[in-house]
Amino acid sequence: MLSLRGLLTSLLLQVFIGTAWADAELPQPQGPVLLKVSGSISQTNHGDEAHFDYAMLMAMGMHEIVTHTPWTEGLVRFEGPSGRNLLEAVDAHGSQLMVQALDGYVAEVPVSDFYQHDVILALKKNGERLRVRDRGPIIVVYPFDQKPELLTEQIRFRSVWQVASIHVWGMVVSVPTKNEKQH
Ligand SMILES: Nc1nc2c(c(=O)[nH]1)N[C@H]1C(S)=C(S)[C@@H](COP(=O)(O)O)O[C@H]1N2
Ligand SMILES: [Mo]
Repeated sequence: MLSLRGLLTSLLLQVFIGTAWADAELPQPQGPVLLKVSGSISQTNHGDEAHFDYAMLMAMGMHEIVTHTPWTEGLVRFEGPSGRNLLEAVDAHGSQLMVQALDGYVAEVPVSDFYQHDVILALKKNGERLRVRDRGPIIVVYPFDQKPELLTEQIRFRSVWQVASIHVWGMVVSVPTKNEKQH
């Protein structure tokens, strides 16, 4: 059984972590908006949504994945912000992401994927900015070559290209640690 003290500790910890991220203000996009993030987020710049242009996404820090994918030819170098950094920038509190594409495609991506697999939101392919005709402007890329176990149908479904928006939802359940249970 979870003790009251353990429960309070984990609640306080969540409040503390929540405020620690809250001091990074989101600027206003200056260029065309590529990505809209909505739902359970605390950092916003357009009503209750967070809108990002290309420069804002680039400014998060570029991460690289060099991999083959089931839908590209040869070894490809993808670059873009990490999924984690995006979730931190909007101060996301949720367990699920509904990722929507320009073509109407929608996929459910668990937040845990972004923490377990270094998923990136690719803006560039082999050094070139992804155009809509190349499945840009944003592609959810998993490190397939580094983790061949990701080559499943389920992960292919989550590899959304032409990403336009991400909706954060779902309960974050904090699991008590073994130490807390012993009290
Ligand atoms: N925007 C968008 N992303 C998408 C899809 C799509 O239709 N539109 N199809 C998904 C599916 S079902 C798969 S298997 C992979 C690869 O699709 P492909 O083999 O048709 O290229 O992309 C995923 N991402
Ligand atoms: Mo598919």
